Amino acid sequence: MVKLWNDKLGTFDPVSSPDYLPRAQLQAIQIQRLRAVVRRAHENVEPYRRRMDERSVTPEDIRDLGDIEKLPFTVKTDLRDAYPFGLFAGPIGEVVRLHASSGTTGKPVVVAYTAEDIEVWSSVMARTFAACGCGRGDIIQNAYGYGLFTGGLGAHYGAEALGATVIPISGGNTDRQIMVMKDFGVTAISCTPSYFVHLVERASEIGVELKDLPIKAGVFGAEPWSEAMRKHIESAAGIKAYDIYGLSEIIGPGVASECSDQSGLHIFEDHFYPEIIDPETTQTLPDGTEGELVLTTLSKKAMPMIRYRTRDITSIVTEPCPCGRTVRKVRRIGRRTDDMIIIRGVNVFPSQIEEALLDVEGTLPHYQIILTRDKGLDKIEVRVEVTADVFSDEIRSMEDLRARLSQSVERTLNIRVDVRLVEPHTIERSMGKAKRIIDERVL
Ligand code: DLL
Repeated sequence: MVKLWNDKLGTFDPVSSPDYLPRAQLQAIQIQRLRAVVRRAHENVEPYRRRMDERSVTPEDIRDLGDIEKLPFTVKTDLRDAYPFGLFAGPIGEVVRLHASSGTTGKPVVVAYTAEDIEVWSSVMARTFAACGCGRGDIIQNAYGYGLFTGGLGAHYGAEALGATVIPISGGNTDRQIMVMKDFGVTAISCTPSYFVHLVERASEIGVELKDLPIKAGVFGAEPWSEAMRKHIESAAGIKAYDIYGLSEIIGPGVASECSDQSGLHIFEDHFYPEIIDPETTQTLPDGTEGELVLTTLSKKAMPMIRYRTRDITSIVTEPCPCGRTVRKVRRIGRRTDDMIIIRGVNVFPSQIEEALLDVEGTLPHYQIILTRDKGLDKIEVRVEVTADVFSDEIRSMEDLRARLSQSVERTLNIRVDVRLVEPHTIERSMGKAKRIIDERVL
């Protein structure tokens, strides 16, 4: 197991952590690792070799970091086409773990880890928890799902590597989660933000106020969530809510994490090399410009990913972080290139709707976007739960709230959408990633 805890300092070791390396030293590590991973992929993975040969690029052409642009991109369908083991860079005997991400259609995407990959994964997740203010002595309730999903085991190994105490409770069984949180004196929780919202709500129903418990931090990710949602969570539960990011294809959770400054997510750049591209032209964009995040794994052995197009939209933060980490940050990921809905010619992302709804008092952060098609035209209806007091109010005040919500959405999106207020608990709760869009369009 990796050792990141410094007994002398009594804390996670900020001195030897790669998060604080001088940039020149970090870049020297990156180029050395990039060359090795490209060589490994070219030698051992047929689809990579074929694509590089087609472009007449050889591993020797990669001399500095800028040369990465010579390499072809990898996309989700490349993983599907290679299902299940076609992108592995070594024999199955070297693989100690498989995970899979379900996706929405067809076969899942399978990802593999060698023992060394698991060590790297544990270390980046330990760095994640440390960045979220956790350390030895913390009791971490890990409510990410255990199983083929990378969230559960990824966070579990990271919490252990950090020297914290981990409770492998997995997702679901909310009343038991609340009992454990209270009885075990839990100080931090890891789960999806939408599940945590549900947990806080349920706790209050059964007379437990999270604000009165020792819990101080939430390590939330695996789905988009807004700044408004963060405010709601922090004030409802009396904790600091941190955003963490990752994806199965790259490693799972542990690609990037917020720190105490909560102003962007530090990418663990010694293992994952970020680029931002224009999703239309695939041109590389300068730091600070918004575009699609492309990631290259610098140390993955079982299944290297070269220039993987994540479809997640963000930008690289150019200012240095007050926390002192030198690894660069990306801004909160609010949307993906493929979750865009086009309504009457206007591009709409679910996260914009969330911001607009939570701006208005009296609503709960439970909403769903229903898409239908009427005579060839796309229609969008937003269902949002309102608090019990509002729901029992007179029709007039309900109508007033509905109008304010419509206006708020219209101000943000510049289009009119139908808003429907629904009673508390009518929108299905998820134990993992929330399902925000119900697409009923017959295509
Ligand atoms: O969701 C890994 C993970 C587990 C991350 C636990 C964080 C915490 P996948 O199931 O492969 O892996 O889904 C990856 O989820 O491409 C993003 O679109 C989205 N996503 C993950 N974290 C965030 C986040 C895990 N903090 C996909 N904000 C990614 C917005 C996120 N979107």
